[in-house]
Amino acid sequence: RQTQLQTRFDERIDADQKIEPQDWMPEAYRKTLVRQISQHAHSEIIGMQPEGNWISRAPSLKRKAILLAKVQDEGGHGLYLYSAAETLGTSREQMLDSLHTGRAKYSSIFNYPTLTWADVGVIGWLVDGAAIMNQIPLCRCSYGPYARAMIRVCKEESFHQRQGYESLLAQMKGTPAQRDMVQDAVNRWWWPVLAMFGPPDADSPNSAQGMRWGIKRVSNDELRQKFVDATVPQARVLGVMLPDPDLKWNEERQQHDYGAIDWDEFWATVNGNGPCNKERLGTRVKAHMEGQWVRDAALAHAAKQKARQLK
Ligand code: FAQ
Repeated sequence: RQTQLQTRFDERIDADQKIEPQDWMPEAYRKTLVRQISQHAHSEIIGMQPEGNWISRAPSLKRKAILLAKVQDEGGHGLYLYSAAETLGTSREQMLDSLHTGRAKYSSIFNYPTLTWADVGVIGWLVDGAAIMNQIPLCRCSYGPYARAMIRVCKEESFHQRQGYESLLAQMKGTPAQRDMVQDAVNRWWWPVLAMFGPPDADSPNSAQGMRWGIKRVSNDELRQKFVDATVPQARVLGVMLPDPDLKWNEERQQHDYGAIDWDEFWATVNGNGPCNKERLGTRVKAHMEGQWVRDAALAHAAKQKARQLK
């Protein structure tokens, strides 16, 4: 019976059909999805912090309203993603516990500081830009709940990307000091953003199986290349330099060549030793502890309601 179930699963994957929560699936497929979806959810929730730091310092009411909406969207994305992961049989408490004890990863990019207002625009332009590039193919992921969540998330991310770019365009039309501030933010974020796509294909242990299962559709290096090619003309319109002397158009490949990424810095950050890892996790754990009374009250209320219904 096990082989029959496996054959049926393989056939559905080969036919590009969706796998749904009630369907049989190999344990390793379930485990990979819980890993990826929960890490994606954690990234959204931790990702609220770098920009959240600027809500009270946004330069106008309009920019503050936009930023509040964006950060709320990120909270929403985290919640759909936790719900999608829960359909695989892992509870939210388990996932949060893994995050809070440092066992689960979240995207390396959120361990970098937001030093100026320009960083908020650059996160929208480059970080959300990279997130969309990675997430568009996930809308075709073989696991139904994840694929469907990604459709809405991508729509919202594209608004996020445009608001970031528009904010930077406004700053680039400002004073020389504002333009310098944007260039400085681009210089600091460019390389960590390129690393966001994950290790080179040759050093990516999960890629081959992820591709076979139709979870991953496009490889880390291919997505990184597409992102570089899409971003170069945007940087030109904006009037900023991308901080890479080796970045140039390759006529033969019809793609840009770019310089070497510092993978030691990437792994140090992934492994907890980036510039803000301790601060990010500390803030998250504190917020969780401070919210304990809300969870307790909600549970007590639900228990009371249930007891009343039984009477
Ligand atoms: N950071 O074998 P692979 C956002 C880990 S966007 C930390 O290539 P895989 C929106 C990887 O987990 C950001 N760790 O792994 C937003 C694995 O370790 P593990 C979130 C990374 O899974 C914008 C190991 O390295 N997006 O939040 C990173 O095939 C603005 C080996 O790597 C997603 O999570 C990294 N950058 O490919 C919010 C998208 N890269 O787990 C706020 C969904 C790799 O075995 C503001 N995820 N690692 O212990 C994916 O597409 C994939 O999981 C990849 C990695 C592409 C990230």
